Amino acid sequence: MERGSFSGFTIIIPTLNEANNIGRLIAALTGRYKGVHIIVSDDGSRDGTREEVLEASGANSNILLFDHSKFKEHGLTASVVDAARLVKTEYVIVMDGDLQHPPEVVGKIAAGLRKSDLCIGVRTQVKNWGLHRIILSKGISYIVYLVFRIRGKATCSDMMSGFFGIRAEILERLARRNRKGFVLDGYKVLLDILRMLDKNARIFEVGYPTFHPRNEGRSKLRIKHMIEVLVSAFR
Ligand SMILES: Nc1nc2c(ncn2[C@@H]2O[C@H](COP(=O)(O)OP(=O)(O)OP(=O)(O)O)[C@@H](O)[C@H]2O)c(=O)[nH]1
Ligand SMILES: [Mg+2]
Repeated sequence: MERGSFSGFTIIIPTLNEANNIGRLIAALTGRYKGVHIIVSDDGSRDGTREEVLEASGANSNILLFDHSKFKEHGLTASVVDAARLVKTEYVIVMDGDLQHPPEVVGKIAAGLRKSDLCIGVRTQVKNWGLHRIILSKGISYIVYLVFRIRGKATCSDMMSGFFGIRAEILERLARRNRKGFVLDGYKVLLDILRMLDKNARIFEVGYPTFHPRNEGRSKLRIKHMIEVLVSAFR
């Protein structure tokens, strides 16, 4: 258990078939961060993910299953953007539901967020990825980084990160006024935020050394998503 209360934080977790991971992730987060709120934004899992979340929410009213499958637009980004409207706390943290983002790093992101507007978990070392994925991912990240720099947009050292914290008011404002600025069926919600973020926003980074391979379940990432990321850099 970390010191202090986390009642000012809501963790948004987008899920699609993470039954083998989500229960453990929720237990790790609630065990460590007293008072934290969790919204699992699910796009129609059929593997028992929802049942896992419902069981946890029955025992802890800070945990909410948000049934995003009823919405018109599906996708990781849309799930986060739509869940942002439900947040009642000052800060939001977004993380994956497959245990690739270490729960113990959440506390560091929370601490960084208390003194910034956007606090990004950046991978300082990538382990257990195939060479093909490393080259593709690093190459695309670098191109996107350069395009953002040239366009005078906000950048960070891991543009492809899906693990970050943001002041709820900023995310909620973007979600409400600028929904079309997000690639709703995309994977890279942070990239959309960096593209739209105010120039004066304070950005903080938290490095974490390992990026575990996906624990269980299947990856939904495809080459087509990578190409879409490249295109989205020019939006
Ligand atoms: N709500 C929602 N969540 C999704 C969707 N696609 C993926 N997710 C979730 O978003 C998170 C990231 O997806 P992953 O498939 O792990 O993507 P990734 O981490 O880039 O790829 P891997 O390294 O192969 O795991 C996981 O929690 C998924 O369950 C979707 O369409 N809707
Ligand atoms: Mg993953």
